[in-house]
Amino acid sequence: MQGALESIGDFSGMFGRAAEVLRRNDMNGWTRAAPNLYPHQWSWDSAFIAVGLARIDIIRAAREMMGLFSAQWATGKIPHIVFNPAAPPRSYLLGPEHWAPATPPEDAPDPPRQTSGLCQPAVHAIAALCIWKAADEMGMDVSASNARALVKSLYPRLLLWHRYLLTERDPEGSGLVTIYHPWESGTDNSPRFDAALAAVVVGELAPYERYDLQFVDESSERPTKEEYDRFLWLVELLRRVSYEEAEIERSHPFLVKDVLFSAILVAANEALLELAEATGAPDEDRATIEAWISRGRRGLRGCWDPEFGLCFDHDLRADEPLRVRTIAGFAPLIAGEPDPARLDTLLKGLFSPEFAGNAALRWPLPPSTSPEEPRFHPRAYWRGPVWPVMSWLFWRSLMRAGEKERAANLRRASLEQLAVGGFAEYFEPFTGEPLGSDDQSWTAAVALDWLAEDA
Ligand code: 2M8
Repeated sequence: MQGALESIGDFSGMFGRAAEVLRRNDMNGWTRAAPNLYPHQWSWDSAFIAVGLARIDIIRAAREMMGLFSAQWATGKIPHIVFNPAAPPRSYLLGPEHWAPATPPEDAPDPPRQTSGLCQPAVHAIAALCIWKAADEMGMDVSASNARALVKSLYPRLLLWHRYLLTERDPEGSGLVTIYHPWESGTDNSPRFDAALAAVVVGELAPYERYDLQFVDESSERPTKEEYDRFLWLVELLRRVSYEEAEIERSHPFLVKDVLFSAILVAANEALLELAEATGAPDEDRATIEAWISRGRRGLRGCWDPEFGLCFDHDLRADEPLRVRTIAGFAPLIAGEPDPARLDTLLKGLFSPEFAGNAALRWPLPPSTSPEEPRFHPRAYWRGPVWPVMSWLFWRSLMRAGEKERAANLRRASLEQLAVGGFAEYFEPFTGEPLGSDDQSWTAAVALDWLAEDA
């Protein structure tokens, strides 16, 4: 392993290999999240994919986003999966039939698209801004003006999406997004949800088969049967109430204020503000977005735990903070922490032995859960492994905080990880072993963005 690392040199060839992964996963205008394990279009995966595509083909990058947003619900919700009608049978467990609502909602996309009823973190405006900036760098080129026109047409849809999150998902006006399912967090079976999930009583479930286990080497890398039962039961409850937000608020057993989702929304609102300015949006849009940013930061401040120096999610049903040390705890760093003392605490924590500074790590990259957390598991899904897209989010946040040296080190370590392990879905933090799916699109996409920084 060490020998391989020494021969990496300047990462030559990696850009071409990453572009090739996205080309192979291209389904003619949209990108599957992974070749076998994830044969559909996933919401936040597509946003990261567009960030990478912006480095090779800005029109294709804009189309990735346009395709996803064409499945937007009338409420503004961007569904977490847009189904591929041509996906091989028995490839992904939950097909459109599992999501079909008891009563068809008035706000489903028109014309009807087959989608899930959940959503995922709102990285999309960040991706749209990356496309806009890439177009700007190309100047008066025809594809640059076409890409700008596409992003401009996307802007009102992005605004509607954020408005949905700030209203339907935050009826309290707290600045924090409520999620209805751990899948909405994107960090599926992170231990931060264990306590809230434990309180969910699973009812009668139809028998189901775990198709995902065909595509990963060990079942320990994926959620357990008990976790899956809970995941499916929560989907069933949401389907039964036809995704009616007020009814979900009233009766759903899993309601969590998610600090990571909320922080990503703040960062996305900052990107949306830049886009509003660049596209000449009305003044009142800008005032609204600025207010959303302040509200989001205020909400995160309320979740700060000074003892741990981290931000914790809040279980609305139990009315308790979920005190588990995961990367979500660094949410204020992603949202842009204005207080220098708190920023310092966050930076020290992120690079401390509890996270990326742990001496036993193969590379100094933040593991999804702190190795010092009792529920840490180095191979299990979101319970310890390193996710390159999360490293990318931290890298971007460090750059925005002016932490250039830390950002450069994180980028370098990530590229070394990918040079040795390929474009895997996630990585064992101590050995660097690639885990989950091979050729995961969003991993290749963030590699493209990192590598293009050198150009
Ligand atoms: C994982 O989630 C899906 C469910 O949405 C799954 O495990 O089947 C997560 O890592 C999620 O964040 C990601 O968007 C998705 C596709 O890469 O896979």
